[in-house]
Amino acid sequence: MPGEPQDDCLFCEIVAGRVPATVVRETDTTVAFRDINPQAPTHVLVIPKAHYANAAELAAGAPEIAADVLRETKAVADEEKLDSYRLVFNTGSGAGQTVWHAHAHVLGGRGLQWPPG
Ligand code: IU
Repeated sequence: MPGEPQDDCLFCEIVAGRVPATVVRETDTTVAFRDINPQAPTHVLVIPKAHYANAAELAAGAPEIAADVLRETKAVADEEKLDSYRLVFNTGSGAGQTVWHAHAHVLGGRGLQWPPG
């Protein structure tokens, strides 16, 4: 059921506090924590507390929470004092998605090339 916690979802476990994470921000609807395999000096993931498999499902199923996620990416960038940063929502395995709970990567603190790999 979209929005309900999934037993086998790592990010739902982080939301529940059963798996540790370095949390940098939390709101009623979102959690932001440091990626365990950082690809830049700042690499924070912003996730909805509710389970949606990817950004597209989140936007369709809970657009108000999708907006909360976006607002939180800006709050993270401000806290990390990032002038420039990149938001990434890998969507689908072909794009590199490996965790099936919607998340925004906030990447910054170094120059970022375009196009991405
Ligand atoms: P992706 O867009 O689905 O590939 O991003 C998943 C991210 O989750 C990836 O950058 C991992 O390093 C990160 N991650 C994490 O922070 N903690 C974990 O326990 C696991 C993955 I598994």
